[in-house]
Amino acid sequence: MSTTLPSQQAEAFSDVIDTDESFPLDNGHAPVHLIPTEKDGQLKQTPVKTKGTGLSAVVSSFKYAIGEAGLMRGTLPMLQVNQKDGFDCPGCAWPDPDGHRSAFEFCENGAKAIAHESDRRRVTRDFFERYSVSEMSRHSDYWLEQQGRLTEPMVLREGATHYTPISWDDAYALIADELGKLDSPDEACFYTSGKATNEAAFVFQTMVRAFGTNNLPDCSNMCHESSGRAMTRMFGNGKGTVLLEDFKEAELVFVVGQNPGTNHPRQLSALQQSKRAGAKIITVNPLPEAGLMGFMNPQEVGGMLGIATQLTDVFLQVKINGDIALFKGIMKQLVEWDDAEGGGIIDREFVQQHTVELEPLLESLRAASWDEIARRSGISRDQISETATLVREREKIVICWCLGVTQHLNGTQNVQEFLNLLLLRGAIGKPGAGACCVRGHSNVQGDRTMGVWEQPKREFLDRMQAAFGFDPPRHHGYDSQRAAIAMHEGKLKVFVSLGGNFLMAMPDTRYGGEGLQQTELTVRIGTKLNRADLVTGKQSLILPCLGRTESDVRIDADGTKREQISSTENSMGVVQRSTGRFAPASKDLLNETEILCRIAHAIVGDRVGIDWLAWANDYDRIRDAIAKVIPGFEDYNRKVRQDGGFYLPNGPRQRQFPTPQGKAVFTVNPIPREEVGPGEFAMTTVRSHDQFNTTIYGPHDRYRGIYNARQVVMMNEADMVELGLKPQQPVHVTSCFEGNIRRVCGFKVVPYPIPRQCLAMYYPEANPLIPMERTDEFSNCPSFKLTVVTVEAADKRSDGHR
Ligand SMILES: Nc1nc2c(c(=O)[nH]1)N[C@H]1C(S)=C(S)[C@@H](COP(=O)(O)OP(=O)(O)OC[C@H]3O[C@@H](n4cnc5c(=O)[nH]c(N)nc54)[C@H](O)[C@@H]3O)O[C@H]1N2
Ligand SMILES: Nc1nc2c(c(=O)[nH]1)N[C@H]1C(S)=C(S)[C@@H](COP(=O)(O)OP(=O)(O)OC[C@H]3O[C@@H](n4cnc5c(=O)[nH]c(N)nc54)[C@H](O)[C@@H]3O)O[C@H]1N2
Ligand SMILES: [Mo]
Repeated sequence: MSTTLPSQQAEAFSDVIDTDESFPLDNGHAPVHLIPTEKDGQLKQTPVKTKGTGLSAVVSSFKYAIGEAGLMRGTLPMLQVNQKDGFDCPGCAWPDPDGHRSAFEFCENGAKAIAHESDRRRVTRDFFERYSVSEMSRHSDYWLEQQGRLTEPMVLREGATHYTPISWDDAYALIADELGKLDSPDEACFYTSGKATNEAAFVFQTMVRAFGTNNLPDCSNMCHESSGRAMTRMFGNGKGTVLLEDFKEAELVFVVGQNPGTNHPRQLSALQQSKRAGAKIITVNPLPEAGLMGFMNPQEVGGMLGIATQLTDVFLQVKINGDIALFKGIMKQLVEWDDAEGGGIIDREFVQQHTVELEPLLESLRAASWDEIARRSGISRDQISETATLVREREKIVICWCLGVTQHLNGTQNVQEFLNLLLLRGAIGKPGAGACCVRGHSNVQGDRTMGVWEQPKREFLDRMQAAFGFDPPRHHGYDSQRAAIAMHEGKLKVFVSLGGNFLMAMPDTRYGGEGLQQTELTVRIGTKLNRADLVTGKQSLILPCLGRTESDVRIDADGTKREQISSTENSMGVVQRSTGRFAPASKDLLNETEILCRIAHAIVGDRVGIDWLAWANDYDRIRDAIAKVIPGFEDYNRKVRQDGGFYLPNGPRQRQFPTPQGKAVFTVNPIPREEVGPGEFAMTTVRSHDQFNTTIYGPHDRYRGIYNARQVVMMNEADMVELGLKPQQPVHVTSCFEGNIRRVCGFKVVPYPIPRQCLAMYYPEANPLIPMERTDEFSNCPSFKLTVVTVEAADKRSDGHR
């Protein structure tokens, strides 16, 4: 693997990418800017918070709702969130309690997501007449989304400077026409973001396979792909094994590579329950994240008044990508004790009955070097032993994890190392124990269950064939990273996105933009404008859809009103209905499920035995089809109407491991030997408190004490001194991978409690630095959490360019 060159050498390369130039791209329309020309506000830094949530979060949610949407549209929807007859929160995938639900079953995160959807502002045809694509692109993504909800289908014709209105039928015909011109169905690609409901996802993948390709990349490819790989390999099933109730019984909970205070606030209530029942909580993170350190539950009086529960008992401040070394250390300690004491620490009975391949793991642990473990993890031998003591004294162990571990070159192996620990202790398939893979988007897990996957299993395709009588393509398709490369190589002509923002979510923004511009047609189904609508193929369609909070009512021939329901699956395998309650943002919007059925009607028609228009008119028919194809969904229409939904079967939870060996499989995972040389840094990317992925709600990161700016580099104070950098000094950040230099400018450095030689920057602003080719060998997930970079003061640049 290649490493960086010192940044001075960067000048020797002609293709240095500089965000000073704002990456103008041109494909015959007019130049579009990949990086907005707008600048950040006045950066302000306050001390990092030691506790999160509480009244300030509730106030903050309501402030946001009022500001964004006006009180009525803002607060009423919030009271419907996650209620049994309301809609599934469009925020994250954390589950809802089974029994009693508080009237406020939402969090700041969900409140913002809902307010964002309930926005009163509208992007109408006048807006598109006023702003050319080129003009829009000078503004930030924040500005684009602030313009409000999309209201009618729009088209950007070849060579045109402005989007113009198009009817729905003409839009479908345009898609069918472009797809009809392809030499092979594999020249088209169909991306899914994890918000799509089960019904939409099922229609999408059925349409795509009936059309003839498995090119179904999704946001999961950049998110938890590594988790799915690891769990499938070791447990035979790619989903987490714990349920919410397990948190009440757990004795020890690890939270690894996760910032729940911002990204999964309701998880903090579960952790608080564990804590109150006597559990210890161990946090593994290079950053001391506020919500995890202390938590004020906004749903309780004490929390409202600002009384915090201390959540984290042990904070292990690992170096970026130090997790394998750390977990190896914990297991090595356990094995040393087990060897010395003649057993008793490894759960031999469980291991014997339910697992294979223990010996190679034990060998590798015995052989591992303590020195290397401490050096690579950044955690002392003493702290590792203390942690191992907590582990040996407890049997009910839950390990929660998110992107801090999955988005690494060794992301799959990171997860495998946790699973090894759970297996050694028999902490799987019993109450209060197991693997808690904390998913991101609210239905990202459901979309996979519905078959949105570029590598479908044979059995799944066989069932599709049996249900619909067409022969689905058998060769695998492109995942997100391979799709971006294929686009850049000119192999993809049509790119359709079901939601999301492929351009800004992927690594190497310039490369991604160049790829998109090579296509003939890009189509995006979405609720608000984003940059992916500006950096497009020769032609582009924006198809605006209803949000999940909005009602989808049909009026039958006899005048009766019929409410369509949809459904989603949360992070813990519970499938629930979701019913929109609020008036649509525009009369011309359609539900994305209906849009997809109508596209399918235009491109596939009656070539397969599906009446797409009947599906469009009644989602019960789609669910009947799902029931035929997907195990666990039998009798879907009845079960989805039960309050609280239904659980999907999960073998490993019952200690049934459907691997080829029929047992759980231990793995050996080497400590990554990535060298960060002198003067170089390991840079990770994180979300601020005011964003949902590529959607920026505001310029602040309250818990981290960073205000008014996102073009920020968080750096250890000692490193700043060494580089002679002052707080807020402007810097350039440069990465070099396989000879390609990538650089971003106009960033400011801030002192932050992060380990030496580690940096944190915000996603997506840092994405231009991340190489497309650097991915996990098993999951192909981009290495968003570690890019080797150099940092230099803006005024030190050798070419005088600032
Ligand atoms: N409000 C809000 N909620 C969201 C989202 C959002 O953008 N905003 N996004 C949703 C989505 S799609 C997802 S996938 C999830 C993401 O949820 P998270 O995974 O919590 O999101 P990130 O901000 O990427 O945070 C990564 C965490 O890992 C830590 N980390 C970085 N590198 C390492 C490392 O090498 N080792 C360890 N142990 N830790 C590391 C970071 O310090 C940070 O705390 O949240 C979902 N929920
Ligand atoms: N550097 C770096 N890059 C990352 C990550 C990281 O941690 N670091 N995280 C990665 C992860 S985990 C993920 S999941 C991806 C996210 O990648 P995506 O899922 O592609 O991106 P989002 O920002 O979630 O998509 C936002 C857009 O979705 C549309 N939208 C919102 N609601 C709806 C709806 O109900 N229906 C439809 N059809 N559209 C809607 C809106 O138009 C909005 O602009 O980014 C990845 N990229
Ligand atoms: Mo995600």
